[in-house]
Amino acid sequence: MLGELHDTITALSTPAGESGIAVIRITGVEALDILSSIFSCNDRRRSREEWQHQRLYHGFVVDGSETIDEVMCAVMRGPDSYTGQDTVEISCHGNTLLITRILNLIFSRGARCAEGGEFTKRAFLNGKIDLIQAEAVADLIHARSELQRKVAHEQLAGVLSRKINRLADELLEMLGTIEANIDFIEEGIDTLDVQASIIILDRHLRTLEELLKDSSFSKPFREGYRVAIVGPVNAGKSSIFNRLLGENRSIVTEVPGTTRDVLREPIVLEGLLFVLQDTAGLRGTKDRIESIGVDLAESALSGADLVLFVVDASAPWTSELSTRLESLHGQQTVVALNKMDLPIRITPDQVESRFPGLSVVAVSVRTGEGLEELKKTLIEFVGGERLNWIARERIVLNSRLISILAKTRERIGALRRSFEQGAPLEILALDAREALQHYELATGKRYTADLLDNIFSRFCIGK
Ligand SMILES: Nc1nc2c(ncn2[C@@H]2O[C@H](COP(=O)(O)OP(=O)(O)OP(=O)(O)O)[C@@H](O)[C@H]2O)c(=O)[nH]1
Ligand SMILES: [Mg+2]
Repeated sequence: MLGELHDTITALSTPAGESGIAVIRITGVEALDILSSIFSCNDRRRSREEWQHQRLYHGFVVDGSETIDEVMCAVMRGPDSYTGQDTVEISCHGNTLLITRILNLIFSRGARCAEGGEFTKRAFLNGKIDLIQAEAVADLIHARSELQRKVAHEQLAGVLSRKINRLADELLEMLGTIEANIDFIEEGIDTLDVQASIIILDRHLRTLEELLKDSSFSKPFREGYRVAIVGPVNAGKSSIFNRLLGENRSIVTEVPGTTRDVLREPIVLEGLLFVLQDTAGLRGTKDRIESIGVDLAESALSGADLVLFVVDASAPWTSELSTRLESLHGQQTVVALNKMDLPIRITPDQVESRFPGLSVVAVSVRTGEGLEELKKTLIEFVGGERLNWIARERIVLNSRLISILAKTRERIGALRRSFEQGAPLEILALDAREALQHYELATGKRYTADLLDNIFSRFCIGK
């Protein structure tokens, strides 16, 4: 795999299309030679040796005697660069034809097109960052909320890596002691303190537990909490959807059955990403199109992380409402009692007493009453305690780490049991080695080609 590091690769690192500036990146052993062959300033070419580290050069990209574009060019010499290899970033004008022309010129000088994530993959293979940090690069690029950005930033800075590396180092030391005892057993040297080892392992288990306890939070944190806005027709679902979005995205009319499709829009509240879904009013209907809409609403509802059930407070309570709310048992549900500006026939107290434990917020889209409280309730519901923890620790595991660290926890548990049961040193060594391997899989000290492909395929070209 390291063989692939010998290629010089290039790609456009900014989005394609028209822009003020576009950045083309080149990295690899021939990056500086290629630059020398295509860059000219005042009719002077620089040799490979002349390019200075962390310098910005102004000049022209030239193809033989033809000048192609006026550019700025940043030079980072390896190993002190993003990829660990000589790297060049050419800032040219942002035009597709021009970019293609320059890229073709670079190809003709021996570079090949970089694959998605290949620059970051090189950074990993050259030991500039570990796998956890490489994943954070993708997270940072894809971050859609402020909290996602902060978490990705801390992860890139190595907060999580350091935590896991500390555990791995400690375990490595323990393994060393166990192995030393195996070697010197005949001489009667016994430096292995079983009780102290168990205390250390308990600390590992606590740390892993803490990291894993919010696993269920991981997916919605990354992808956004799916909030299904459901309820009877005409309750004001689309009105609430629009109000939370801050734009008139969904059609609102007094005609019951206005919404048929599921409309999905992301919003960010207090740095948290939500995906709001406006749905068709739940009712039995003979209208074929509306009935498809109701089916879609049902599936949005069952796949939601949180149900926002909208009820018209000015309409009488129905047995259907009771049945519906009962059927939501087990799903996180907030009831928005809407149209509080009208003479009301249902009070929040009535709903709460019928359904103890249910969160009810009185709102009126017309007057704006209760909408801030509704937002707070949404945040509280999905985040609550966990948000405080994230704000403090800035760690949210991804699914790969959840699965590896869960296995690590099992292995550490097994090692602890072996200590407790007074297992022979060979068994202790075996258990410790296995646990250590899992820590190393987490940070990427140990990896497979498949794993890397899987991770870096999530990246865009040019990163
Ligand atoms: N007085 C009052 N009217 C409201 C309020 N919210 C919505 N409405 C009105 O109620 C009617 C229905 O609103 P929608 O938002 O379309 O209701 P919906 O639940 O999406 O309806 P369907 O899509 O048909 O299921 C419209 O005429 C709105 O103007 C409110 O807080 N107060
Ligand atoms: Mg609607």
